[in-house]
Amino acid sequence: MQRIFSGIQPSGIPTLGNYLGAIRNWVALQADHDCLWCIVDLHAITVWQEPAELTRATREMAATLLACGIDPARHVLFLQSSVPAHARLAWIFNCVARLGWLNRMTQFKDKAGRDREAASTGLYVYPNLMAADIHAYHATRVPVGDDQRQHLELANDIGEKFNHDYGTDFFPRIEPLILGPAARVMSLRDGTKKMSKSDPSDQSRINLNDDAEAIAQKIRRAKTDPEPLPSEPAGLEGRPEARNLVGILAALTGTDLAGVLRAHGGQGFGAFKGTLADALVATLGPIAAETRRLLGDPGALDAILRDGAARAAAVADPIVAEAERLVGFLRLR
Ligand code: AQP
Repeated sequence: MQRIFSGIQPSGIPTLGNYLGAIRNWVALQADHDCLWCIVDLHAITVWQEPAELTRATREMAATLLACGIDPARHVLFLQSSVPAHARLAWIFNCVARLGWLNRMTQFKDKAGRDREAASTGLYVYPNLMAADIHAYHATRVPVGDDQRQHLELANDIGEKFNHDYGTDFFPRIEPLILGPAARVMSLRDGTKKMSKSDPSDQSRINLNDDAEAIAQKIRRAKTDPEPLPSEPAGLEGRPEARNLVGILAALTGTDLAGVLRAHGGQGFGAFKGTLADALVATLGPIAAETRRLLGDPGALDAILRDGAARAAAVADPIVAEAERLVGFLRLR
C-alpha cells in the first residue's frame, strides 16, 4: 500500500477551506492508503504565534481532525514537534537545498509580504522542512492543493541532489495527489483571495467550530454582486464571489458548478444564501459538536497524539538515521 503524508498548521481554527480542500479528502484516502496525518506546529511558528494560543489551537486541531473522521487507530495522527526526526532531516536538507532554489518559491514572497528583511529565516527554509516531513517517511504520495505543487517539486529536487551527492537512491520520488476541482475555497469578503484561518477578518471565513447562527450570519454578509445567479458556469466569469459561493454548495452537495446552476440559476442571492447556509450547517454542525465533546477530555486527546508520535517515530527514526549515516556522521558504538 502506498504511504501518504500530509500536514496542517495549527495556526488557528481550521476553516471550511481546510475542510473541503484537504481534511475531507484525507478521510476518503484512508480507505486504501497507509496515512500519516501531521499537525505541523514547527511550520506554524515560521510566522508569529502567541504561545498559549498555539497550545490551544494545536489541541483544537487534533480534536477537529478526529471529529472529521481521521482514524487514529488504522492511521497515524501526530504532532510534528513530537518527532525530532523532522528537524534532524530538515537540517541536512538546509545544507542540500540551494539558495537559488528557495529564491524562486512564490509562497515565501506572498507570506513575507513587502518587508522581506523582517521575515523569519524559518519562513524562508519552510520548503526544506516540508521536504523532510515527507522524505523522513519515504512517503511517495502527498495530497496537496495546487498552491503546494512548487514545494513538492523542490522536495524532489532535494531528494535527487541528496541521492546524487551521496551516491545513493535512498530517497524515492514523490508524486503530488492533486485532489478534485473544488480544491480552492475563497474568502467570503474577497473572491480573489484564498479563505485562510489566519486572515485578520473572522467574517472572511467559516470556522469549523462556528455555530448555526454564526454560519448563517457570515453567509448573509458574504460579498456578492447585484445580478441573479446565471444558469450556466460561463455566466460566473468575472464574478469571483458568486463563483465561490456556487463552488462551496457544489462541493457540499457532491455536484459541480453546472449542477448547482441547473437547480438555482435565476435565483437572487437572498434565497441562494439561505440554501447554502442550511447545507453548511448540516455538514459542519455534527463536526463542531463532536469537536466540543472531544475537547472535553484533553487527556484522551493527548494519549492519541502520544501514541501517534511513537508510531511515527518508529517509521522515521531508522530512515533519518540512515540519511545521517550516508552523510558521514560518526555513529558512536
Ligand atoms: N481556502 C482553501 N481552499 C482549499 N484548500 C485549502 N487549504 C488551506 N486553505 C484552503 C488546504 O488545507 C491544507 C492545510 O493547510 P495549512 O494549514 O497547512 O496551510 P495553508 O494552506 O496556509 O492554510 P491556511 O488556512 O491559509 O493557513 P494559514 O492562514 O496559517 O496560512 C493544505 O492542503 C491546503 O492546501
